[in-house]
Amino acid sequence: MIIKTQVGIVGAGPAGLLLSHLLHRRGIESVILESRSRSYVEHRIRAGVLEHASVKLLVDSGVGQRLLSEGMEHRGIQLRFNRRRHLLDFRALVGRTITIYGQQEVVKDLIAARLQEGGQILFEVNDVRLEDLVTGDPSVRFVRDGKEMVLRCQIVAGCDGFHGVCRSSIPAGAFKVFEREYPFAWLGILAEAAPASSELIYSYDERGFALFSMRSPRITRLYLQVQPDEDLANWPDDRVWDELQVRLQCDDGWRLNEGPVLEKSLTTMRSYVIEPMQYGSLFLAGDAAHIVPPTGAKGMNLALADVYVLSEAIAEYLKFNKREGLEGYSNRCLRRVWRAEHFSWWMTSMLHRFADEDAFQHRLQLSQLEYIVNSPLAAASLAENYTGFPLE
Ligand code: FAS
Ligand code: PHB
Repeated sequence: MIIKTQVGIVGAGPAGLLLSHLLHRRGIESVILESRSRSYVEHRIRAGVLEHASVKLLVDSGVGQRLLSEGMEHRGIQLRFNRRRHLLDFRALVGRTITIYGQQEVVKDLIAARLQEGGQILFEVNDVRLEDLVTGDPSVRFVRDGKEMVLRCQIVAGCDGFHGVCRSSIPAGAFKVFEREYPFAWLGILAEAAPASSELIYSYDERGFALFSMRSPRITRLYLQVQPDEDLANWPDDRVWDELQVRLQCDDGWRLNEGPVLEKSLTTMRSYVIEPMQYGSLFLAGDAAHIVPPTGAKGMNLALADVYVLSEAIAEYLKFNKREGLEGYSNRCLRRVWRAEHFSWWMTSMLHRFADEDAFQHRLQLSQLEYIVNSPLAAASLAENYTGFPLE
């Protein structure tokens, strides 16, 4: 069976869904192919922090109503080291804030908007294959309900994440990879416990990094640095809570509220960029093109920024036959990508304990942290990067 559309999008994560929504607002048709079920993608627990520009993009494009009513605007974050906590007041430093709103909520809002507008999202597809990417007449083959199908389109958007098939459809030699793996992972939990702090807390502790975050006035989100090959079986709930209490404790006696653990998972830590982010009629966006360690809370925000650029470039081409936007897509995205890659690497290097770390590196990390909490200029630089830059 053949389906025809203007833009074939592989992946119904934040990148694919927002791209389809932004294209629709420009009168351009698309079809999204997603390997998982709707329920799976709407309940997958991932990112939590939206940059100032991401909030603006979602609100301005008409999908930000719930975000505005349920999202939690934060004026800053806390850095904790030597058992002392220091507030970095982003609003005072750079006049911008962040908003806590779970990635799964963004996904739910975008799916609802697409389906309400008559958008086509084909869930539970298998065996996706891209063809004719350099002939100007691309197509995406896939299987759904046991039937072989073909999506004929003019542009293919690879929004299928780091483990998708789109990036691997680009022939070797047509791109360069830049990557770094980190010698640790994050163990994350979602707990039914009222957040015990009004700001996120990034903690540099001799036992390892810990992060206190949240999802709502009743749900706390927490992370622990663990070994890269950690086995979740080694971390029963009691051990997780005990370790979190130790790594987040302060001289003022503050303690976490504990509660039932609703979800527990491991996230590997890697930096990764493919250049260019395009090949013929294929344009990669989000995790399909780049990965950052989550310490800088950039992953989802980068995905949204990519598709903002891509939607403009596709519209210029399909409506006015202007190719400059598409030809310059990758270079325009990579400026923002590399700024986020550096910031995420810098936050990760500053806040985590490295197994081969010597006393010299430990002193450097403490000096960097002291500099940030004592210098408004250093704090402003962190605030500018963390709250993100205006979309170009
Ligand atoms: P996504 O991976 O979100 O979406 C890709 C979609 O494509 C998925 O729905 C997938 O099912 C689908 N797909 C894959 N292969 C396919 C195929 N062959 N055919 C069809 N569909 C296919 N970022 C943060 O900022 N903070 C965090 O705390 C954080 N935690 C994370 C935890 C985990 C476990 C992971 C994996 C990532 C985390 N991230 C975090 C990063 C994450 O938020 C990404 O940056 C964000 O999901 C990127 O969105 P997309 O590019 O849309 O990719
Ligand atoms: C989260 O709330 O999931 C979160 C917050 C900040 C990060 C990473 C994850 O840096």
